[in-house]
Amino acid sequence: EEPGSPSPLKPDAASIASSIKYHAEFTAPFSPDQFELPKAFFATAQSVRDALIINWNATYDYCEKLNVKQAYYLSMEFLQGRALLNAIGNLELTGAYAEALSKLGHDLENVAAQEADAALGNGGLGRLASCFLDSLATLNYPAWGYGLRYRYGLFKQRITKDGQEEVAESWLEMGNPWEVVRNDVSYPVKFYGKVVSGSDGKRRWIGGEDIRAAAFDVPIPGYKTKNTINLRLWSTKVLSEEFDLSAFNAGEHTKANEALSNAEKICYILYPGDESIEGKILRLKQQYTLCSASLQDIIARFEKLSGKHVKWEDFPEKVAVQMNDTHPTLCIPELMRILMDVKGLSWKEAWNITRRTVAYTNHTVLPEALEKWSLELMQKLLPRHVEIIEMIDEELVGTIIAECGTENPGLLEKKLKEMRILENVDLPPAFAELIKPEEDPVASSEKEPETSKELDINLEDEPHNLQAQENNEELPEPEPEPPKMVRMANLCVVCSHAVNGVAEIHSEIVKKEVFHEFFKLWPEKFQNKTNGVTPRRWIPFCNPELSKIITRWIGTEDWILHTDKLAELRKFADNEDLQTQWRAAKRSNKMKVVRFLKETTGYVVSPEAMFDIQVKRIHEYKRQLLNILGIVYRYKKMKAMNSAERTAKFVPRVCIFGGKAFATYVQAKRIVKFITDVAATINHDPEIGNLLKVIFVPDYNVSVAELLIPASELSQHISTAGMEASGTSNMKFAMNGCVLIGTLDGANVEIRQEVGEDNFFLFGAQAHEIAGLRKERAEGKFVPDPRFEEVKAFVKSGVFGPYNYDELIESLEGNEGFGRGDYFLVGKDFPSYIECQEEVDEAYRDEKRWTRMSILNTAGSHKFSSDRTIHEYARDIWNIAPVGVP
Ligand code: DL6
Repeated sequence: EEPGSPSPLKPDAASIASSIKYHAEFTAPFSPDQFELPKAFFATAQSVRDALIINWNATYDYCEKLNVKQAYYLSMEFLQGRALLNAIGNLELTGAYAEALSKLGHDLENVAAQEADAALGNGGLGRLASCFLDSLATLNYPAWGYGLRYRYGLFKQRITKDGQEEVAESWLEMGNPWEVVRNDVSYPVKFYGKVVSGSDGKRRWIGGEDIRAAAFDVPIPGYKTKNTINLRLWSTKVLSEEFDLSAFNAGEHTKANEALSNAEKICYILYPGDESIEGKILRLKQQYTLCSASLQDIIARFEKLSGKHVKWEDFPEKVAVQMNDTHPTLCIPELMRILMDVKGLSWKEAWNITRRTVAYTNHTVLPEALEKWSLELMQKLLPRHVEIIEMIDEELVGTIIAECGTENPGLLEKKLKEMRILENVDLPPAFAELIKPEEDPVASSEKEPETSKELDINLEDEPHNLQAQENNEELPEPEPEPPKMVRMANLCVVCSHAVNGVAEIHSEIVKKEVFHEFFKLWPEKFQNKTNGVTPRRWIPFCNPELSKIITRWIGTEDWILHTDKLAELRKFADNEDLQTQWRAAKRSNKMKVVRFLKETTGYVVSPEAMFDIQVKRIHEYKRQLLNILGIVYRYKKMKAMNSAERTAKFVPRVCIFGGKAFATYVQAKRIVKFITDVAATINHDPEIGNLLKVIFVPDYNVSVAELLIPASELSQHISTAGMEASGTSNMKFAMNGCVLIGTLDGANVEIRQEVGEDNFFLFGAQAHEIAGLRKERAEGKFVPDPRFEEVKAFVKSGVFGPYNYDELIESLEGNEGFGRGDYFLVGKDFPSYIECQEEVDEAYRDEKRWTRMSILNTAGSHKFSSDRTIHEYARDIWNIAPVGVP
């Protein structure tokens, strides 16, 4: 069945109202004598869930009946946001629910606002996973999402006088009406222990710590389709016999519960701090829990559907596993382990199956974000997996040597260094002989290598050391051995049949830089899959006013599924009626934000001003610092003018920031503090008034994005070129008729192509220039623009309060060194940025031109639907076909 055929049986408002009343009475966990908003939300959600469960079960049964190939999306993050409006929107029941609630004395919008954001993610990668689930369901693809059910979502951000403060976000406190606990679905997950050889010669992993991963299922409805897929989230626990009753009775209460508390803490929070060894262990346990439980579940389904004769070689014909970045990499050795140690397959068979099953998406080129794990730690926690990884590494070494030959040892060494999965680990003995470095005959006759290695003494220093010992001096500390590490990205590339980047420019960088040697070896593996976002949540559900206008002018609401139809708006871009309606919708969305800002920050802003927004994780490469320094420059110029000059020169702006800094990322937190200090100074300056306001919106999340994006007029995507893999908020802004200012980075490149160069404000250095510019800077050849120097001096002068910003400003100075040397090239791009901002002002003054640009952004955004992206994954990587549930 085609996606988009409406479901014939739809409940009316009266039956919905009685379902809500039923749930208010029987299932909502609240006192019987009230029907306040929290209870109204819960009962409403329960009634929607009933509808979803019918479709969900039908989808499950249908896919099992057909026994089709399914895609399994494994991700440590799902940034779902709120579910109520999305679910009733997808079921096309928004009107009926609004009416039902109003009969019961409530307003749908207020009821929906009761829901806590499900923030089981950090940023782009997690939100992408959620958009993908929506598209998979909408397009009738047979698929599952697998993740972890963290008890605390991404922290709640408070802005205090000291900057960002993190507070635990207990999103489950009021209960989660969407999830269904499956008491019959849980799997054992093991840590530690040891590996032994059985009498059959097979390796067995025994002993250790046993926990259980229990399934909590969340229905994901598609839009205008019966298909409703499953997001299965694992929660960790232990079997009841692990509770030490005698210890408890002896008064050792904590000890009695130790096993349970150790198991439960695995799912406490996303990305626990990993500075400590305990933190590292916890993170690795999380990753393994996700991989092990999900694979056991997938394999159990495969076996069940295979019947009596399980043909393991058919596993990749039924299962496609997508690893969302490297966090689920342990899928690889876990699948190998289960196939070999539990199902009795040979290494070769297990390897073939694994390689045909798994695929990897890379989401970052930042070297510090490419995950590495200590080999020692992994060996302790997952000894059998390390054996398997070592074997894969050994086979890889063989392949590299076979490809490269041994004639050029320097080249071979370079390749091995770059490509091996194990870092700082000696070559396997079989190969060490083959590529021994040529020995210097003189030195070799003088050295006694074995002894020197054992004593860890450099022979050249020996006379001095002996002397030092005689003189009772302290011996120099021996150089520490570099740590042995497992490079997860390399493991992914070696074992996956497909590796993809998330925007064209990023995929090129992946091929030419990050994994260049692998690309030369296996060019056929590498692909691009430009990201997308679900148009449902990001246009009609968050911006109904604009959507009505789009539908009116295109003549159908089919564009919600077939976004290419948005391109039809192009022909009306100059139409005065459309322009007037377009501006009215924007204005009304801006008014909502005016109210929201007043409530959340106390600041009153003018809806007449341009709404200029940068919302994303706070990171130096995303360059919120460039934005705020641009604002400081503008403020300084304003202060040097009289009122008439100021008003003539500058367009009034409300500059809005939002985003969270990772709790231990000091520089990012300084940036937050700086923005709030600049805001406090400017917003209280009576000379400036409504000409410039700066607001830091606290606790930016999916729901806040749904409010801000429809109201935006200019949005900033200004990363150092080559550093943002794609970006996805840029797509959401463009869809909502916002004009972008940005660098040629990530998906900006493609957005600019689609919306037209005239409708995108471009500035800054390009990706291919960055290395050269950094080198130039390191050589002391960079000449800073006087306007940049002026701004830095202004900040240092203390205009923005007593906080010491020296370290922040110093990061932009000097030539190189840790935290210095302007690694992100803020100073280099500053002049072109502020000049570009002047062009923005000029364009905004011309209302018709600006509205045209805005319309053309929406019209040109059609490529960035996650429906397009998912079709591409389904066709090029997963090889799955839609199955519409009849
Ligand atoms: O692909 C989704 C998203 C991209 O749009 C962003 O550009 C990128 O920064 C983000 N990456 C992460 C980092 N994850 N890791 N590792 O969230 O992915």
